[in-house]
Amino acid sequence: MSYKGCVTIPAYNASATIGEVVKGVQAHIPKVIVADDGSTDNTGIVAYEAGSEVIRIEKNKGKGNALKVLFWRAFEEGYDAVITMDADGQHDPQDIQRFIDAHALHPDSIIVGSRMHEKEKIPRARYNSMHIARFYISLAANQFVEDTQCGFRLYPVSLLKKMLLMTEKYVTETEVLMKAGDMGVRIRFVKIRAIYNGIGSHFRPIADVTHITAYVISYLYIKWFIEGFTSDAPNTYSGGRYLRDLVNKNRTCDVFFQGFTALTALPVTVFFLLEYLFLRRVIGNNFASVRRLNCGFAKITHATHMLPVILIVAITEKFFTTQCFRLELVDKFIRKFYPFLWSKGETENHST
Ligand SMILES: Nc1nc2c(ncn2[C@@H]2O[C@H](COP(=O)(O)OP(=O)(O)OP(=O)(O)O)[C@@H](O)[C@H]2O)c(=O)[nH]1
Ligand SMILES: [Mg+2]
Repeated sequence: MSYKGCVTIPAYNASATIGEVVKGVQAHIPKVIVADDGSTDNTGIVAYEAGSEVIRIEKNKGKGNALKVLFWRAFEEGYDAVITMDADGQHDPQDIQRFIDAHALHPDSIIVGSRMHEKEKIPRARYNSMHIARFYISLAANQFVEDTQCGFRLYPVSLLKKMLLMTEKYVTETEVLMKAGDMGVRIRFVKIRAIYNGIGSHFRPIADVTHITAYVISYLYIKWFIEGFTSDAPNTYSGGRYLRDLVNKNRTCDVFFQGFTALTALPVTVFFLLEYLFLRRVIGNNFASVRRLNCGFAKITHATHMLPVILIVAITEKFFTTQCFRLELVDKFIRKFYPFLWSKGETENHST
Protein backbone atom coordinates (compact mmCIF):
# COMPACT_ATOMS: atom_id res chain seq x y z
CA MET A 1 0.00 0.00 0.00
CA SER A 2 1.46 3.40 -0.88
CA TYR A 3 1.40 6.09 1.75
CA LYS A 4 -1.03 8.93 0.99
CA GLY A 5 0.20 11.37 3.56
CA CYS A 6 2.43 14.29 4.28
CA VAL A 7 4.91 15.33 6.92
CA THR A 8 4.10 18.44 8.93
CA ILE A 9 6.56 20.38 11.06
CA PRO A 10 5.64 23.08 13.58
CA ALA A 11 8.64 25.41 13.77
CA TYR A 12 9.62 28.37 15.86
CA ASN A 13 13.01 30.04 15.42
CA ALA A 14 14.47 26.86 13.98
CA SER A 15 16.52 28.29 11.09
CA ALA A 16 19.66 26.41 12.21
CA THR A 17 18.05 22.99 11.79
CA ILE A 18 14.90 23.19 9.67
CA GLY A 19 16.69 23.03 6.29
CA GLU A 20 18.40 19.73 7.09
CA VAL A 21 15.19 18.31 8.57
CA VAL A 22 13.15 19.16 5.45
CA LYS A 23 15.77 17.70 3.10
CA GLY A 24 16.07 14.57 5.25
CA VAL A 25 12.31 14.04 5.18
CA GLN A 26 12.04 14.54 1.42
CA ALA A 27 14.26 11.53 0.85
CA HIS A 28 11.26 9.52 2.16
CA ILE A 29 8.13 11.62 1.60
CA PRO A 30 7.96 14.44 -0.96
CA LYS A 31 5.28 16.55 0.67
CA VAL A 32 6.48 18.54 3.69
CA ILE A 33 4.52 21.41 5.23
CA VAL A 34 6.19 23.69 7.78
CA ALA A 35 4.24 26.08 10.02
CA ASP A 36 6.52 29.03 10.67
CA ASP A 37 5.03 30.24 13.91
CA GLY A 38 5.89 33.93 14.10
CA SER A 39 9.62 33.17 14.03
CA THR A 40 11.92 36.16 14.35
CA ASP A 41 14.71 34.44 12.41
CA ASN A 42 14.47 33.20 8.81
CA THR A 43 12.97 29.79 9.58
CA GLY A 44 10.33 30.22 6.84
CA ILE A 45 12.84 31.14 4.13
CA VAL A 46 15.20 28.27 5.00
CA ALA A 47 12.30 25.78 5.01
CA TYR A 48 10.99 27.07 1.68
CA GLU A 49 14.43 26.95 0.05
CA ALA A 50 14.88 23.39 1.29
CA GLY A 51 11.72 22.43 -0.62
CA SER A 52 8.80 22.54 1.80
CA GLU A 53 5.50 24.37 1.64
CA VAL A 54 5.45 27.06 4.34
CA ILE A 55 2.46 28.40 6.23
CA ARG A 56 3.36 31.63 7.96
CA ILE A 57 1.59 32.35 11.26
CA GLU A 58 2.18 36.04 11.92
CA LYS A 59 2.21 35.97 15.73
CA ASN A 60 3.77 33.16 17.76
CA LYS A 61 0.97 31.13 19.34
CA GLY A 62 2.74 27.91 20.31
CA LYS A 63 3.10 24.35 19.09
CA GLY A 64 -0.52 23.31 19.68
CA ASN A 65 -1.94 26.07 17.52
CA ALA A 66 0.62 25.38 14.77
CA LEU A 67 -0.33 21.70 14.80
CA LYS A 68 -4.02 22.55 14.39
CA VAL A 69 -3.19 24.83 11.43
CA LEU A 70 -1.15 22.01 9.86
CA PHE A 71 -3.90 19.44 10.43
CA TRP A 72 -6.36 21.75 8.64
CA ARG A 73 -4.04 21.98 5.67
CA ALA A 74 -3.82 18.19 5.56
CA PHE A 75 -7.66 17.98 5.62
CA GLU A 76 -7.90 20.49 2.78
CA GLU A 77 -5.38 18.63 0.66
CA GLY A 78 -7.16 15.31 1.16
CA TYR A 79 -4.40 13.29 2.79
CA ASP A 80 -5.14 10.02 4.63
CA ALA A 81 -2.49 10.49 7.27
CA VAL A 82 -0.23 13.14 8.78
CA ILE A 83 3.21 12.59 10.25
CA THR A 84 4.36 15.27 12.68
CA MET A 85 8.01 15.92 13.43
CA ASP A 86 10.00 18.44 15.45
CA ALA A 87 11.97 21.17 13.70
CA ASP A 88 15.03 21.02 15.91
CA GLY A 89 16.68 17.91 14.48
CA GLN A 90 15.76 15.66 17.42
CA HIS A 91 13.94 13.24 15.11
CA ASP A 92 15.77 11.15 12.56
CA PRO A 93 14.02 11.18 9.14
CA GLN A 94 15.38 7.64 8.63
CA ASP A 95 12.75 6.51 11.18
CA ILE A 96 9.87 7.68 8.94
CA GLN A 97 9.66 4.31 7.20
CA ARG A 98 8.80 2.64 10.53
CA PHE A 99 5.73 4.86 10.84
CA ILE A 100 4.66 4.16 7.26
CA ASP A 101 5.03 0.40 7.78
CA ALA A 102 3.07 0.53 11.05
CA HIS A 103 0.36 2.64 9.39
CA ALA A 104 0.03 0.11 6.56
CA LEU A 105 -0.62 -2.61 9.16
CA HIS A 106 -2.83 -0.50 11.43
CA PRO A 107 -4.42 2.33 9.42
CA ASP A 108 -6.81 3.36 12.21
CA SER A 109 -4.20 3.64 14.96
CA ILE A 110 -2.14 6.59 16.10
CA ILE A 111 1.53 5.66 15.87
CA VAL A 112 3.82 7.36 18.36
CA GLY A 113 7.61 7.33 18.31
CA SER A 114 9.09 5.99 21.53
CA ARG A 115 12.44 7.01 22.95
CA MET A 116 11.96 5.25 26.28
CA HIS A 117 14.39 2.43 25.38
CA GLU A 118 17.19 5.01 25.19
CA LYS A 119 16.97 6.08 28.82
CA GLU A 120 20.64 6.94 29.13
CA LYS A 121 20.40 9.58 26.36
CA ILE A 122 17.44 11.42 27.90
CA PRO A 123 18.15 13.98 30.65
CA ARG A 124 17.23 12.35 33.95
CA ALA A 125 14.70 14.91 35.19
CA ARG A 126 12.97 14.80 31.79
CA TYR A 127 12.86 11.00 31.80
CA ASN A 128 11.36 10.94 35.29
CA SER A 129 8.66 13.45 34.41
CA MET A 130 7.91 11.44 31.22
CA HIS A 131 7.52 8.32 33.40
CA ILE A 132 4.95 9.95 35.71
CA ALA A 133 3.14 11.54 32.75
CA ARG A 134 2.92 8.10 31.15
CA PHE A 135 1.28 6.66 34.26
CA TYR A 136 -1.60 9.16 34.22
CA ILE A 137 -1.97 9.75 30.47
CA SER A 138 -2.19 5.99 29.94
CA LEU A 139 -5.00 5.86 32.52
CA ALA A 140 -6.88 8.57 30.64
CA ALA A 141 -6.20 6.87 27.28
CA ASN A 142 -7.42 3.47 28.58
CA GLN A 143 -4.23 1.78 27.43
CA PHE A 144 -0.50 1.73 27.93
CA VAL A 145 1.14 4.56 25.99
CA GLU A 146 4.88 4.00 25.93
CA ASP A 147 6.08 7.58 25.23
CA THR A 148 3.45 10.25 25.74
CA GLN A 149 5.65 13.28 25.07
CA CYS A 150 7.26 12.49 21.73
CA GLY A 151 6.31 14.82 18.86
CA PHE A 152 7.25 12.28 16.15
CA ARG A 153 3.87 10.68 15.39
CA LEU A 154 1.52 9.54 12.68
CA TYR A 155 -2.17 10.41 12.88
CA PRO A 156 -4.95 9.08 10.63
CA VAL A 157 -6.69 12.17 9.22
CA SER A 158 -10.16 10.58 9.63
CA LEU A 159 -9.52 10.44 13.39
CA LEU A 160 -8.29 14.03 13.68
CA LYS A 161 -11.45 15.20 11.91
CA LYS A 162 -13.60 13.70 14.67
CA MET A 163 -11.80 15.47 17.50
CA LEU A 164 -12.14 18.98 18.78
CA LEU A 165 -8.81 20.10 20.20
CA MET A 166 -9.18 22.81 22.79
CA THR A 167 -5.76 23.18 24.39
CA GLU A 168 -2.63 25.11 23.44
CA LYS A 169 1.15 24.85 23.28
CA TYR A 170 2.63 21.57 24.45
CA VAL A 171 -0.65 20.37 26.02
CA THR A 172 -2.32 19.66 22.66
CA GLU A 173 -0.27 16.52 21.93
CA THR A 174 -1.32 15.10 25.31
CA GLU A 175 -4.95 16.06 24.65
CA VAL A 176 -4.93 14.15 21.33
CA LEU A 177 -3.66 10.97 22.99
CA MET A 178 -6.11 11.08 25.89
CA LYS A 179 -9.14 11.83 23.74
CA ALA A 180 -8.25 9.29 21.05
CA GLY A 181 -7.57 6.54 23.58
CA ASP A 182 -10.69 7.46 25.53
CA MET A 183 -12.67 7.04 22.26
CA GLY A 184 -11.35 3.50 21.92
CA VAL A 185 -8.64 4.21 19.35
CA ARG A 186 -5.46 2.11 19.54
CA ILE A 187 -2.25 4.01 20.20
CA ARG A 188 0.76 2.03 19.02
CA PHE A 189 4.41 2.84 19.17
CA VAL A 190 7.51 2.37 17.09
CA LYS A 191 11.00 2.65 18.54
CA ILE A 192 12.88 5.70 17.32
CA ARG A 193 16.29 7.20 18.01
CA ALA A 194 16.43 9.74 20.82
CA ILE A 195 18.64 12.63 19.69
CA TYR A 196 19.78 15.23 22.18
CA ASN A 197 21.87 17.50 19.98
CA GLY A 198 22.47 20.41 22.34
CA ILE A 199 20.08 22.66 20.36
CA GLY A 200 18.18 24.84 22.84
CA SER A 201 14.64 23.90 23.79
CA HIS A 202 11.52 26.08 23.94
CA PHE A 203 10.03 23.69 26.49
CA ARG A 204 9.81 25.35 29.93
CA PRO A 205 10.27 22.56 32.49
CA ILE A 206 8.14 24.16 35.24
CA ALA A 207 5.48 26.12 33.30
CA ASP A 208 4.86 23.55 30.55
CA VAL A 209 4.94 20.53 32.90
CA THR A 210 2.47 22.37 35.16
CA HIS A 211 0.11 23.05 32.21
CA ILE A 212 0.24 19.43 31.05
CA THR A 213 -0.23 18.09 34.59
CA ALA A 214 -3.17 20.40 35.32
CA TYR A 215 -4.90 19.38 32.09
CA VAL A 216 -4.35 15.65 32.68
CA ILE A 217 -5.69 15.88 36.24
CA SER A 218 -8.75 17.86 35.15
CA TYR A 219 -9.42 15.39 32.31
CA LEU A 220 -9.20 12.38 34.63
CA TYR A 221 -11.42 14.17 37.14
CA ILE A 222 -14.26 14.35 34.60
CA LYS A 223 -13.56 10.91 33.15
CA TRP A 224 -13.65 9.17 36.52
CA PHE A 225 -16.64 11.20 37.61
CA ILE A 226 -18.54 9.84 34.58
CA GLU A 227 -17.17 6.30 34.94
CA GLY A 228 -18.03 6.18 38.64
CA PHE A 229 -21.71 6.54 37.82
CA THR A 230 -21.86 4.47 34.64
CA SER A 231 -21.78 0.78 34.03
CA ASP A 232 -19.36 -0.90 31.57
CA ALA A 233 -18.36 2.40 29.96
CA PRO A 234 -14.56 2.74 29.76
CA ASN A 235 -14.66 5.18 26.82
CA THR A 236 -16.05 8.52 27.93
CA TYR A 237 -15.14 10.64 24.87
CA SER A 238 -17.04 10.16 21.66
CA GLY A 239 -15.72 12.94 19.43
CA GLY A 240 -16.61 16.61 19.09
CA ARG A 241 -16.85 18.54 22.32
CA TYR A 242 -16.19 16.76 25.63
CA LEU A 243 -17.74 17.74 28.94
CA ARG A 244 -14.28 18.89 30.01
CA ASP A 245 -14.15 21.24 26.97
CA LEU A 246 -17.08 23.36 28.14
CA VAL A 247 -14.85 25.21 30.61
CA ASN A 248 -12.09 25.58 27.97
CA LYS A 249 -14.23 28.15 26.18
CA ASN A 250 -13.63 30.73 28.88
CA ARG A 251 -9.98 31.23 29.87
CA THR A 252 -10.66 32.41 33.44
CA CYS A 253 -13.08 29.56 33.97
CA ASP A 254 -10.52 27.09 32.66
CA VAL A 255 -7.68 28.35 34.86
CA PHE A 256 -10.02 28.25 37.86
CA PHE A 257 -11.20 24.71 37.02
CA GLN A 258 -7.67 23.39 36.51
CA GLY A 259 -6.52 24.98 39.78
CA PHE A 260 -9.53 23.58 41.59
CA THR A 261 -8.97 20.03 40.31
CA ALA A 262 -5.24 20.16 41.09
CA LEU A 263 -5.84 21.44 44.64
CA THR A 264 -8.56 18.91 45.40
CA ALA A 265 -6.93 15.95 43.63
CA LEU A 266 -5.90 14.19 46.84
CA PRO A 267 -9.28 14.11 48.66
CA VAL A 268 -11.15 13.55 45.39
CA THR A 269 -9.12 10.42 44.56
CA VAL A 270 -10.18 9.05 47.95
CA PHE A 271 -13.78 9.82 47.01
CA PHE A 272 -13.29 7.94 43.71
CA LEU A 273 -11.73 5.04 45.63
CA LEU A 274 -14.81 4.78 47.85
CA GLU A 275 -17.09 4.97 44.80
CA TYR A 276 -14.97 2.26 43.18
CA LEU A 277 -15.23 0.00 46.24
CA PHE A 278 -18.85 0.48 47.27
CA LEU A 279 -20.88 1.71 44.29
CA ARG A 280 -20.10 -1.39 42.27
CA ARG A 281 -22.93 -3.26 43.97
CA VAL A 282 -25.42 -0.72 42.63
CA ILE A 283 -23.71 0.20 39.35
CA GLY A 284 -22.19 -2.96 37.90
CA ASN A 285 -18.62 -2.60 36.60
CA ASN A 286 -18.36 1.10 37.22
CA PHE A 287 -14.82 2.45 36.59
CA ALA A 288 -14.62 -0.11 33.79
CA SER A 289 -11.30 1.29 32.49
CA VAL A 290 -9.62 0.83 35.88
CA ARG A 291 -11.08 -2.62 36.56
CA ARG A 292 -9.28 -3.94 33.47
CA LEU A 293 -5.91 -3.17 35.01
CA ASN A 294 -3.62 -5.31 37.15
CA CYS A 295 -4.29 -3.10 40.16
CA GLY A 296 -7.24 -1.69 42.01
CA PHE A 297 -8.03 1.95 42.47
CA ALA A 298 -6.10 1.88 45.76
CA LYS A 299 -2.76 1.79 43.91
CA ILE A 300 -3.77 4.81 41.85
CA THR A 301 -4.92 6.67 44.97
CA HIS A 302 -1.63 5.81 46.64
CA ALA A 303 0.40 6.99 43.62
CA THR A 304 -1.49 10.28 43.58
CA HIS A 305 -0.85 10.85 47.28
CA MET A 306 2.85 10.28 46.64
CA LEU A 307 3.07 13.20 44.16
CA PRO A 308 3.75 15.88 46.81
CA VAL A 309 6.24 13.51 48.48
CA ILE A 310 8.12 13.04 45.20
CA LEU A 311 8.24 16.79 44.72
CA ILE A 312 9.85 17.20 48.16
CA VAL A 313 12.27 14.31 47.48
CA ALA A 314 13.22 15.85 44.10
CA ILE A 315 13.93 19.25 45.67
CA THR A 316 15.96 17.65 48.50
CA GLU A 317 17.85 15.49 46.04
CA LYS A 318 18.69 18.50 43.87
CA PHE A 319 19.99 20.28 46.96
CA PHE A 320 22.25 17.42 48.01
CA THR A 321 23.36 16.13 44.65
CA THR A 322 26.82 17.19 43.57
CA GLN A 323 29.12 15.86 40.85
CA CYS A 324 30.47 13.11 43.12
CA PHE A 325 27.37 12.50 45.21
CA ARG A 326 24.28 11.21 43.39
CA LEU A 327 21.29 10.05 45.41
CA GLU A 328 18.93 8.86 42.66
CA LEU A 329 16.12 8.64 45.20
CA VAL A 330 13.53 10.01 42.76
CA ASP A 331 14.23 7.14 40.33
CA LYS A 332 13.59 4.61 43.10
CA PHE A 333 10.40 6.35 44.21
CA ILE A 334 9.06 6.47 40.67
CA ARG A 335 9.80 2.81 40.00
CA LYS A 336 8.07 1.84 43.23
CA PHE A 337 4.99 4.05 43.20
CA TYR A 338 4.25 4.44 39.47
CA PRO A 339 4.47 0.83 38.35
CA PHE A 340 3.30 -0.84 35.22
CA LEU A 341 -0.48 -1.26 35.45
CA TRP A 342 -1.01 -3.23 32.26
CA SER A 343 -0.57 -6.91 31.59
CA LYS A 344 2.46 -7.86 29.51
CA GLY A 345 0.27 -9.06 26.63
CA GLU A 346 -1.49 -5.73 26.40
CA THR A 347 1.80 -3.85 26.35
CA GLU A 348 3.20 -5.98 23.56
CA ASN A 349 0.04 -5.48 21.54
CA HIS A 350 0.79 -1.83 21.29
CA SER A 351 4.20 -2.13 19.73
CA THR A 352 4.36 -2.76 16.02
N1 LIG B 1 5.00 26.27 15.83
C1 LIG B 1 5.67 26.25 16.98
N2 LIG B 1 6.47 25.24 17.19
C2 LIG B 1 7.14 25.22 18.34
C3 LIG B 1 7.02 26.23 19.32
N3 LIG B 1 7.80 25.88 20.34
C4 LIG B 1 8.38 24.73 19.98
N4 LIG B 1 7.99 24.36 18.78
C5 LIG B 1 8.42 23.20 18.01
O1 LIG B 1 8.09 22.05 18.75
C6 LIG B 1 9.15 21.12 18.66
C7 LIG B 1 9.55 20.65 20.02
O2 LIG B 1 9.89 21.76 20.80
P1 LIG B 1 11.06 21.74 21.85
O3 LIG B 1 11.09 23.08 22.48
O4 LIG B 1 12.30 21.26 21.24
O5 LIG B 1 10.51 20.70 22.92
P2 LIG B 1 10.88 19.20 23.16
O6 LIG B 1 11.59 18.62 21.96
O7 LIG B 1 9.66 18.53 23.65
O8 LIG B 1 11.89 19.35 24.36
P3 LIG B 1 13.46 19.08 24.40
O9 LIG B 1 13.61 17.61 24.50
O10 LIG B 1 13.91 19.82 25.63
O11 LIG B 1 14.04 19.66 23.13
C8 LIG B 1 10.27 21.82 17.87
O12 LIG B 1 10.22 21.37 16.56
C9 LIG B 1 9.91 23.25 17.88
O13 LIG B 1 10.29 23.89 16.71
C10 LIG B 1 6.15 27.33 19.05
O14 LIG B 1 5.99 28.24 19.83
N5 LIG B 1 5.49 27.26 17.87
MG1 LIG C 1 13.29 19.58 21.14
